[in-house]
Amino acid sequence: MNNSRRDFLKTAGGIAAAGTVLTGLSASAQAQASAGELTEHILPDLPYAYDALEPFIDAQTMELHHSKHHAAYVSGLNAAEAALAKARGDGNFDLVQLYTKRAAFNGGGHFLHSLFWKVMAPAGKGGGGEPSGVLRDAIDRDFGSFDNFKKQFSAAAVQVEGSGWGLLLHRPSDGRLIVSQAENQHKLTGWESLPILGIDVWEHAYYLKYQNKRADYVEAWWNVVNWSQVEANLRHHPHDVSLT
Ligand code: MN3
Repeated sequence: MNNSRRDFLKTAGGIAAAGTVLTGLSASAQAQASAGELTEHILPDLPYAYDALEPFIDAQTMELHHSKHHAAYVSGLNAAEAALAKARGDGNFDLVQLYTKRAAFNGGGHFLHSLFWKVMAPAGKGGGGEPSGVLRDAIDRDFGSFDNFKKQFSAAAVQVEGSGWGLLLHRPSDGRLIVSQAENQHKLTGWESLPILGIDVWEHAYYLKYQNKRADYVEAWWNVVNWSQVEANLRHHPHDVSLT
């Protein structure tokens, strides 16, 4: 690699690395363009105000969680994907493991938080109660009862080792619902299955209000679960063939 290309690549950070600002530049710019196009991931707005889930989830936690933590996963995912494009552009894959890992971690964070905000709603105004329709039928079929499901899901969420998530997955090959965990944002992921409900049990999700009492947070969280959204997630699962 010549020096000018090396210098260019060193300074061409961020999304622009493989983007349109390089149009009309030298051979190194063409190398960047040939690395492929990037998606610019965006922090989604919350579907409600920061204080909408009070008293079960406090407004300060929601604001920090959304505007700081989730935002950091979005920027981390964009940066990791840009770094991988840069690696393709200059043909240097020495750090491919690092950036692939960062893309998985931050991408998992972006995906799961985007799900998390949507599967909650203000208590009594879309949040809380019990599921109905095809979701309730599937829960009763696969867990024996809604109460059994809640107990297993709560236990799985409380018992996540370190930081992570309690999840309800849909497995399209047999149509089953499965309670699962994720450590961090992405470890323990089962291939094929996709989450239709999730609770964030990282300490940043509850520590201001609940301190170390994760079980109290999980118990309170049921009051804000948006079951109609969870049912919609099940119905709209792209591979679902058994419950549509
Ligand atoms: Mn979180």
